[in-house]
Amino acid sequence: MPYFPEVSQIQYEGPQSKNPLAFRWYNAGEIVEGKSMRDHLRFSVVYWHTLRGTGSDPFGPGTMIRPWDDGSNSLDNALRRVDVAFELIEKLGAPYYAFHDRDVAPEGNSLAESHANFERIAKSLKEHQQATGIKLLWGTANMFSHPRFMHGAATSCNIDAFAYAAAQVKKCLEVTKELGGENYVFWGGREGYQNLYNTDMKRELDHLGRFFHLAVDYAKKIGFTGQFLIEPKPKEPTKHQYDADAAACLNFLRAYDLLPHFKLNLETNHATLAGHTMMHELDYAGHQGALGSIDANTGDLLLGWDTDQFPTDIYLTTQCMLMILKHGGFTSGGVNFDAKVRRESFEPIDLVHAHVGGMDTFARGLKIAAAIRADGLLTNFVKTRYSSWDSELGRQIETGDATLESLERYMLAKGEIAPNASGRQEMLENIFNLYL
Ligand code: XLS
Ligand code: NI
Ligand code: NI
Repeated sequence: MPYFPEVSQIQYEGPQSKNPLAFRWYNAGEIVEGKSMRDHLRFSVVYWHTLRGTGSDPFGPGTMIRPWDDGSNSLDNALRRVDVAFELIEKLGAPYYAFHDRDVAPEGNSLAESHANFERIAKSLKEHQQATGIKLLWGTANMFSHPRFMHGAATSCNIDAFAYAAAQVKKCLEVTKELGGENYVFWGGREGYQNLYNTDMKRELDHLGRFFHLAVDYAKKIGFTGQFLIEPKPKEPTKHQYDADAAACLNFLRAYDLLPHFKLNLETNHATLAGHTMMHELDYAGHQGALGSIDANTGDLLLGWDTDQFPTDIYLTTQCMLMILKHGGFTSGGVNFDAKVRRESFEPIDLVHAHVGGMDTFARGLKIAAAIRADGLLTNFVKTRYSSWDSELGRQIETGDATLESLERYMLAKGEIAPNASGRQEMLENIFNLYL
């Protein structure tokens, strides 16, 4: 018995289609800039929101109707969810999925039991992967929900929380390797602080650096070759999270000699919370060679928290794809829908509408971005804007041959600077709109 009986394989029907259960833009095999849309976008469905989201919020309990879920913490229930997950992902035609250890398998009464539950479910996940060809984009350990992690995991004041988290990451790395996971993500849910009166920030950061080294060492030991990713987020649940944004993460990685082992998993709503655009985060990570993957969602600019909505804004996805293409596209990463349906969208079919819309919005963004790049108006403008640097003086400064003395000599001779090109922001914003 299918769990989504009213849904068959979602098909591409083209921009004229009014069928809400069809793609208008996502045409997996269509070639854009020499690569199929499937390979550009590498869509991924998340287990946590999509299979485990209840719709609860701080003011009330869950609202979701999930006929397959008996609400229990049993292995049978968890095994059934695997069937549901793969039916949905397959019908969407998404090539990837991602999970936390505790989304897929129930927490046991002991660490040993939790390990065993996870291994049992991993066996089923592997069978489903083999049967469908769906692959694991990334695994991660949930080290923020259980009360034992109230002060954090790697940055906890309680050394046993560090040890517990280490054990969890060890197991999760083994399972991610077993399932062929292409990346392994760390999102530091509670790796931060609420108040500096009670916090030894230096010691916490040292512990976090040590923790990541332990993971890198163990991955090497077991032959896990997936890419490690850190997912920046500035706050929520803590007041301040150490992995605040792309720049803070890269500084941390550099300081702790971890840069060669990590890239970033950037999330749109987290960028917003950090006071940045997603474009900013993507460009920053990209030019540092650290653009790994994205958690594709969007926030509500009128609300100050991580609402994790599905992306439907073509401006946003075009901006994302412009930056992703600029930096060479994904290698191990993908477009991972870390997004949840609204509390009022409580029926299973809402999950399908949400993903179809997200996939289509990104596909459309990809096509628009490719058209913008093909015309080259924006890149040519930027190139011309900086053309004063394409000079002998520019070469001297950029290669370190210039000194304060040589620049003083140059400027004394020249006297004053002449204004060169206008920023033309309005014109460029209008140009961008030409392609929508
Ligand atoms: C929460 C994060 C989380 C990570 C995975 O805000 O986005 O869902 O992606 O732990
Ligand atoms: Ni995320
Ligand atoms: Ni998030």
